Amino acid sequence: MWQNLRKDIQSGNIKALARVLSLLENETLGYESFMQSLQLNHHARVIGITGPPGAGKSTLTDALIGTLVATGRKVAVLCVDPSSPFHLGALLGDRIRMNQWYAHPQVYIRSLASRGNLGGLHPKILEMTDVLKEAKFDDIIVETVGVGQSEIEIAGLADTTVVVLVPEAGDEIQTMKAGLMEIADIFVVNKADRPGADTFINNLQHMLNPAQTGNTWKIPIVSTVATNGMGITELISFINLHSSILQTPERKLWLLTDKAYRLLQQKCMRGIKRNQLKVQLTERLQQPGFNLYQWTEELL
Ligand SMILES: Nc1nc2c(ncn2[C@@H]2O[C@H](COP(=O)(O)OP(=O)(O)OP(=O)(O)O)[C@@H](O)[C@H]2O)c(=O)[nH]1
Ligand SMILES: [Mg+2]
Repeated sequence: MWQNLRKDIQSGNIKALARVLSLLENETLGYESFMQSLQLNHHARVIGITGPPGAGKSTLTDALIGTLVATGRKVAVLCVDPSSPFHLGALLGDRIRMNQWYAHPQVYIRSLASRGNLGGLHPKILEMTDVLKEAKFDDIIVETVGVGQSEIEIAGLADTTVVVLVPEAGDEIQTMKAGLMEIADIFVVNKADRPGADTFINNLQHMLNPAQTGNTWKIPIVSTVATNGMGITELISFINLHSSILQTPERKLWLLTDKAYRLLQQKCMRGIKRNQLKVQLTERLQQPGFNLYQWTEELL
């Protein structure tokens, strides 16, 4: 089964692609050898789009797809929804917002739940982006809500990370600057049609300046109105510029190291479940002489 699926996705079969992604999502037996059999030689870039809920990430993605597809590129989108009360709404919202692309031959869109991996990306997101590369997509856009862990994880996954903010964020930028500033390769101030956009951009610029002296890449701030396409061409030029300038061997090595680290981390944690630990612990505590450090060492 896996072998046929590999050939099918390499030849651009979308049904096979969807099937493989589902098998991965469920960690179906055999997925690891499947991953090992991939060629992964197609050059694709991964663009991470993150930012607070409702900032316009999906609308922006929709606009990006339009421009990228027009230049002949194949675009895949993975929307990672946080497991939150917004969940269903967000899924339906994405359906409506990216609606026009669902049947387009150059576009593939898929929503993923983050699987209780609180605020994080889907545990198999790395494998999924590699499968999309195998399916010869040129741009892989990963949309995540920038809360909790996901924004940190996206930086290790994406070649270029775009952080989307809105003028209303106001004082919020002060509190989130640590996490988001570190991962942003490009800032987008979306909803620039809203009042206060210019002031917000100025404040953001002032905040960024001191941290950037001596850096080769000066983080650009692009102002956009995703709903009417304003600023999208400029955003794409910056994404192109970033991918051409910063795809240095060092950065590639850094990204690859980060991925290897995470795969190993997942492998080490495999089979370790909290509730199972609790059961084992309950049993062990009934015997005398418990020491947490000895016990965890024994488990390894
Ligand atoms: N005025 C204005 N509204 C916008 C703009 N971009 C998006 N919106 C609106 O903002 C709302 C949220 O847009 P989404 O694209 O769903 O935002 P999101 O960041 O993907 O939201 P989540 O995925 O739920 O976090 C929608 O009603 C959009 O129509 C913009 O540039 N200006
Ligand atoms: Mg969205």
